[in-house]
Amino acid sequence: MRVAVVGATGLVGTKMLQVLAERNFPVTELIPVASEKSVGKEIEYKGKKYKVVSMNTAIAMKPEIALFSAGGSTSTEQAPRFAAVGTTVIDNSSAWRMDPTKKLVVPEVNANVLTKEDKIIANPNCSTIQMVVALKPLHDKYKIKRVVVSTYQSVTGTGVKAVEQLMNERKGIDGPKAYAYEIDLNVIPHIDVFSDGGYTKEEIKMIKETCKIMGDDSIKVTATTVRIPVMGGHSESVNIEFENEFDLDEVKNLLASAPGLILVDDVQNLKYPMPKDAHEKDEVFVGRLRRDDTQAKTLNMWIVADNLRKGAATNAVQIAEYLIENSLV
Ligand code: 2RA
Repeated sequence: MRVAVVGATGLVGTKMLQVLAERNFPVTELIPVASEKSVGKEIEYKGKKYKVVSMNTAIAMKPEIALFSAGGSTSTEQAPRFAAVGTTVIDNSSAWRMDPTKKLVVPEVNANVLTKEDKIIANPNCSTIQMVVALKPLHDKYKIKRVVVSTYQSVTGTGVKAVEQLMNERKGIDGPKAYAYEIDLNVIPHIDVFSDGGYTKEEIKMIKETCKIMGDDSIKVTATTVRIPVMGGHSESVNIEFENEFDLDEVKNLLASAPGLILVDDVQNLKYPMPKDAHEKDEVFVGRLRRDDTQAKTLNMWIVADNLRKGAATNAVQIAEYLIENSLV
């Protein structure tokens, strides 16, 4: 496969290259692409150096697959140009996610919706991906009525500038700011821009994307998304109300055997998921499972995943793997 990575010099793009290499993705030719100012720069893939090329050069090479992580406006403009030369684009921006003509895919949940005709496939938002991996086996068994989620999101979700801001603040030095406030020793209840009704776009993504991926608009989701001074991954406190009664041990068994999930739930021995442990892992970790005693048929759960991996790069590469395994590309 000729594989283009668009946005190859960013945090997610770099992680895409790392994940492609680790998983031995069948790359016959790697085409790293970035904005004009990065053209000519070198990136490394499997110990070899590659020169970053422009969008036009990459399109002329007609790659079979392009993994995009270059922001919404670049995707809106450039993804259709790749698709027009026969490339299948897997796009990590929010540009196509809610477009009814595009599939929004988490392989463990809904890879079966993919067809050969899908030339632009959307990779969901990081905080949505890890939540739906954990919700899917429970929805199949007990049918989810309502989800109340609060997130604790890593600065890596914002990008390189935010990581620098946190590190500079920690060292007491001045520098560029990714956030309106200090992030070190702080918590900012604001991710992405504010929208209607006082919700942020990140919260709206979690609400809408969950229904689209799960293929069920009856699931009610409400969200509060929060940035915290952490690097390893996003964490989520999730309260789930089911249509049907559940057994807590059965829930644990379902989660422990579901694809892409690891159950870490042994509070006697202080075992629960944390971003420190999820960092650089491809799986989603769940724990702190307990009944919500204030309401019938309701469960509390804690979900953690590396947002740059399962929340972005790994999910995109898994989609590409599925396309190849099923001869859809
Ligand atoms: C965040 N949702 O953590 C993001 C990145 N995709 O801000």
